[in-house]
Amino acid sequence: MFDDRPQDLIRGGRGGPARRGARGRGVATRGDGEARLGQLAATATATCTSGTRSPAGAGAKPSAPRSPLLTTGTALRTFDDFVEDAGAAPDYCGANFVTNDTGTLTIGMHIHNRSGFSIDDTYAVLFDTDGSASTGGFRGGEYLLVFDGSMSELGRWDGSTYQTLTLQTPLAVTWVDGLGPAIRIGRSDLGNPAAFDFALVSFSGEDGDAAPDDGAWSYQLAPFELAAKSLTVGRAKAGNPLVARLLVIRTDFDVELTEGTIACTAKVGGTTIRGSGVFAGERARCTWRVPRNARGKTFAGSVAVTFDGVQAKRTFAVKVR
Ligand SMILES: [Ca+2]
Ligand SMILES: [Ca+2]
Repeated sequence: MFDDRPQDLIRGGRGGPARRGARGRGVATRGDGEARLGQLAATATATCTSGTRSPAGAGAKPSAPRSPLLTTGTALRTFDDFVEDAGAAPDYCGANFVTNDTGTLTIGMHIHNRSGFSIDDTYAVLFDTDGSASTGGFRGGEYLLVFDGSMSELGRWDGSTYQTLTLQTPLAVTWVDGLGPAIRIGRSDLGNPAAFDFALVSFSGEDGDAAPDDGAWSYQLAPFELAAKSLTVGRAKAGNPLVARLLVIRTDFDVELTEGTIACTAKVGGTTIRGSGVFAGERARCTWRVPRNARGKTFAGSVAVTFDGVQAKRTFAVKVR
């Protein structure tokens, strides 16, 4: 629970200046960013079965864990809090998560006793970005993010209080069904830390939850990568279309990449063949037309996908029939 009164976390307190603005600075309007964040956050494991003080039940809604697509290399990390330690406030449970891509951090909060934002609830994330619990405000946090369903505000500790910052990257906030709030924040807005400690706080009236119960959790950022997995290449027949499909896994959420720029290159006997690319069925799909006079020659191609400044690429060579 709280070391301090939750009201003291926010300059101005509940009902004060931090809440009165219709929308906080840097809050993106609900749109594509929030929808995409919600889709991705929904892929993260959400279960209350670990980290529970009382056994399953307790209002928890466990869901089956996903099968990881990557064996190593994902930036996704989960953090478990006890349930039934929040009174009437939003109760963090198991499988809260943090991940990062090239420019942003995404944090998903698993709240088992809510199905959406409520006017009575406020959430906060403390970021201890200098690795010292003795610097910063609550739990050593150099940065404090406060949000609810209609506002958000990021403050930086100035030695005595959190001063509101103007964000470089719009903050995305959404509610993910079966999980809870998810936020995406620019790494540069937190001073580009390579690692940080953090704590999640909720409050509703006089009740609240802090996760973890004491201290903070640690997160180490990882390079954002795209892993080129299976490439399937169709039959190369002279005069017919040739299709190649590449499965690419993004390391931030360990899920199939379904967005980005696709490049389809190919050559037959020294001649460049123009191809076209599209995402279909969670694969990057390239299609070329095999020249009519190519029978017996080698069709050498590649499928490359670029997203968030990172590329994944696979090549192939097949004999034209
Ligand atoms: Ca809890
Ligand atoms: Ca600190």
